[in-house]
Amino acid sequence: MNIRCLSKPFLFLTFALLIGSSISSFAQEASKSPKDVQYGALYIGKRHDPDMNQWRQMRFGEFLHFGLYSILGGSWQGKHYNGAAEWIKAWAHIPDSAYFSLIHQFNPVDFDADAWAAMAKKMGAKYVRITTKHHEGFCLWPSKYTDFDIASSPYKKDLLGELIDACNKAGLKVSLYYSILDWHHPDWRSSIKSESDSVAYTKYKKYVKNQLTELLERYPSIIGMWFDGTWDKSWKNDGEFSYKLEKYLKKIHPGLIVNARLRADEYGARHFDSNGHLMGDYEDGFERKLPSASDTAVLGYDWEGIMTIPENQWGYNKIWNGHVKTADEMIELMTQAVSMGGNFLVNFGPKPDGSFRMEEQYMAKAIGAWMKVNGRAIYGCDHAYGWEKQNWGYYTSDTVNHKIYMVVFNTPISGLLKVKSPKGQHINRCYALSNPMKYLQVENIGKQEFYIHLIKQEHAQPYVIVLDIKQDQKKKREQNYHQPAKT
Ligand code: JFZ
Repeated sequence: MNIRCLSKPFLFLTFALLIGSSISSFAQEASKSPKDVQYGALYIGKRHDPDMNQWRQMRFGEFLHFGLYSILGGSWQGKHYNGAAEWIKAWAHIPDSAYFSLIHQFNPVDFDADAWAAMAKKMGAKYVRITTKHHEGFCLWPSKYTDFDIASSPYKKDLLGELIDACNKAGLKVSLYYSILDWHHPDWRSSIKSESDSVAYTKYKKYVKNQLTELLERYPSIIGMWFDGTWDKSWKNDGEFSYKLEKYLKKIHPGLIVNARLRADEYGARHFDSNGHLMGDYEDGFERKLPSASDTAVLGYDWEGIMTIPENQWGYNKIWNGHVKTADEMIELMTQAVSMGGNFLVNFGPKPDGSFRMEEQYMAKAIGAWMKVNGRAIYGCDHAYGWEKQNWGYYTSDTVNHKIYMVVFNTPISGLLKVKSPKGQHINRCYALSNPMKYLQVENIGKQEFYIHLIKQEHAQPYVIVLDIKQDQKKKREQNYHQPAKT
């Protein structure tokens, strides 16, 4: 089992490099010659039911990675590892017995569900996602199907259940992370090489289905499942299973929102089936990176970006080497995501005692302070169709209230912000979100081209300029006509 586990990071790195290009080329190639796909996308186009609409409106969330790896914090036997801390078993070649014994040390005595929920809420997050079981196999809830769970640790209590309740009480939605890859389970296989592998893996898939059923039954308020660790041959080569699993989960939990990473079709195509249709409800390939601006013009599907504060640490790592993002950088990434019609999550890796490191507390507070003033440019907003991107920052649009938000990150020395508006849309009024009573001068400098005259040119933080829009009725009808088909 150890050998299987050690080969993972290398496979994983290759996979991470390949995935970006393979996903898009698959999508393009596939559309040329439609294939007969039985276990592909469950539906085509965006979901427009109330659960999915709500998910899309929330736009901003918090990711949490918490498990046995949090105890080690990136160090093993006096040596520190810079690789992602939740992968330390692999980096440090930790034998199974030593690693799995960490369960006897898992005791986050300072865990306070209400405090965790309050921190996410204060940051401005609308939903929280937590690892129920990462690649190591340890379960953060008391599971009927294994002893490698929190109930068998000194902590004993149902941390997951407490967190879900606290989040719901605070008005936050919860989505659950679950890794298919499992270093602990004796029946997990990365590939099937023999009849006995096949027998074992069949048992493992039953375990997965049982645990997912258990999670959905125990925690009926959750809105989504986020699957990971699905890149192994054993999983990819069984498109029928992941297809039926997605269907089954949605049947027992109507409205459930599932990421694309769960799925493969019967030809082994992942994320997008062999006809280029997104499987699952939203694309999740944007991990620590966002789609390029040109992609977004054609993104006919929902997507979500997830971001670490340091370069690549999800679980707790005592030492953050390399570049650590500032709150302003994070706000820019979030804005960029929303400007391209995506959701965005910031990741936190709590310490083994259940508290948060200073850097993370600061990040949550700083984003929260900004969101309190400027959140209107994020929540419920979408790509601003037809508004050509300018160098000062990003547009987002609130079509319900007919507003275009300009989130400004780079103020020109001239104090003039250039705007090119699409045909048929007129700027009625323009003002800073922080000072709505004071209208700014909008100077017409050409066909559909304007300069917005700023009053104050020095800004310590990104800020928002609001454009109140009046739209030609004729244009409006045309644009509605171009909305993606409802399925
Ligand atoms: C996975 C995990 O291996 C990692 O530990 C962390 O939990 C992260 C959120 O998810 O890592 C991935 C998964 C997919 C890609 C990259 C890293 N990808 O699609 O490029």
